[in-house]
Amino acid sequence: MTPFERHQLERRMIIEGRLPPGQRLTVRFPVLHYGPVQRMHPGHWDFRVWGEVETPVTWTWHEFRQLPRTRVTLDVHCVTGWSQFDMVWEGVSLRDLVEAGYIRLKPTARYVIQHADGGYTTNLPLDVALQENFLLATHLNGQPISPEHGYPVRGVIGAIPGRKDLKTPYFWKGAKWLRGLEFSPVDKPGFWEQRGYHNEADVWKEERFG
Ligand SMILES: Nc1nc2c(c(=O)[nH]1)N[C@H]1C(S)=C(S)[C@@H](COP(=O)(O)O)O[C@H]1N2
Ligand SMILES: [Mo]
Repeated sequence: MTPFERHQLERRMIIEGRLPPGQRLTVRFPVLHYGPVQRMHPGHWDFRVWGEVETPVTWTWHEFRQLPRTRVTLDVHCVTGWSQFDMVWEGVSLRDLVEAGYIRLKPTARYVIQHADGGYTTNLPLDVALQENFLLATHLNGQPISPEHGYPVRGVIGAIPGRKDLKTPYFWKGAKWLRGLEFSPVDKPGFWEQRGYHNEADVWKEERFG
C-alpha cells in the first residue's frame, strides 16, 4: 500500500466515524509488549477460570479447542496512536461461555482480570468483558495468532463499526499469551493500569492516562 492509499483509507475511516481522536491508521500490525515473547508448551498449557464462579475450571489445550467458537470483525486502537481496521478475529466469546453454562458466575463477580504467561495482567469490568467485542482469540484473519502477537490465545477488545453503544477500551486491555480469567468482586488494576494508564481506557473519550 502506498502512502497515498493509506491516507485515502484513513480519510474514509474519519468520514465513517471510525477513527478515534488522536489516532492514525496503520496497515501493518505493530508488536508491543513488556518482557519476552512467551513460548507455548502444549503438554503443560492450561486455561484456568477462578474467583467468583460456582466451579473453577481448568481446560487443557485440547479442551479449549472444543469450546464454542465465534468470529468478529474489529477495529483495534492502541494507546500509542495506531489503529488497524477490519481485523477478523476468531476464538471463544466469554459471553457465549457464560450463556452456555461453561462458566457459571456468582452474582458477586464484577471484574474480570486476564492473567498471562509472564505475569502480565489487565482488568475489565465484567459488563465490558461480556460484550461481543471481547474475545479469547486464537486466530487472526484465518491464521493462528503468531507467537509475538500472543499464540495460542490472547484477549482482544476493539470496536465493532457502528456499535458506539459498546464500550471500546484501548488494545492493551487484551492480554497476549492468556492463561486464565479471574472473576473478582473488586477491581484489580493490571500491569499498565498500575503504571499510570487509565483504568477505563475508553478510546472515544481518549482516556489514555489516569
Ligand atoms: N502478555 C502481555 N500482553 C499484552 C502486553 C504485554 O506486555 N504482555 N502489552 C499490551 C499492550 S500495551 C498492547 S499495545 C498490546 C499490543 O499487542 P500487539 O503486540 O499484538 O500489537 O498487547 C497488550 N497485551
Ligand atoms: Mo500498549
